[in-house]
Amino acid sequence: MNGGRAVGADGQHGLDEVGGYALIPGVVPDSWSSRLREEAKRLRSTAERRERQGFELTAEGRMLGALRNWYAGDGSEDKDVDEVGWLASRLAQWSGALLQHKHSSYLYYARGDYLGLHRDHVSCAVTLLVWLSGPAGPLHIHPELTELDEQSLLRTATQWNGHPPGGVEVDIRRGPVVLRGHVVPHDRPPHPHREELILATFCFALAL
Ligand SMILES: O=C(O)CCC(=O)C(=O)O
Ligand SMILES: [Fe+2]
Repeated sequence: MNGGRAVGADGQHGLDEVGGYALIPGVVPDSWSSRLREEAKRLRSTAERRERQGFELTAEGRMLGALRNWYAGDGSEDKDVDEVGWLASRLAQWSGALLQHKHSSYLYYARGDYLGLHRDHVSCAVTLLVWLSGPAGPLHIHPELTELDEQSLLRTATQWNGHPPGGVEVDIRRGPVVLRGHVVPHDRPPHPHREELILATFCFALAL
């Protein structure tokens, strides 16, 4: 078996249990990503500033990480049901499970914005990250931290200020990234560019 990098990078394999991520170029057709880009730009002025310092455990024992970026939920029009349904079925082939779209959002990273080490919400068994515009910089995916319980993850995140060494650096411009977001910890280091990075996120739960 190749390491997580090779499995993720060549796009030929499903979400293997080791890496927990893959690049899937073309899974969001250009015409759709253009519309997402337009919607993201339209919603930019309504985006909410998110800023949290440090790391903590919630009462339910879930780690909340440090972050700084801008967030906009779905636009007024719901995402096209057919398109999202098609995407869910494509991703189901990769993840080996039936999926149900839960929510999507747009993220905007201005200079210095970042997303500290975290796992996605429990409802996001599979997360899809779609680059829309701007210089991307690396997303760090940490398959090697998958086994850590939340307490240990909290310690690691705190020790490294949210950006631990190791893991795999992924350039989301190379194709949408599909990730077992609730399982595999990941982080984005501070955005070093003046031009904002804009991306779309889609969260899929296991279908009941
Ligand atoms: O900035 C990224 O590429 C990742 C976003 C992410 O991990 C999240 O929204 O949970
Ligand atoms: Fe995430």
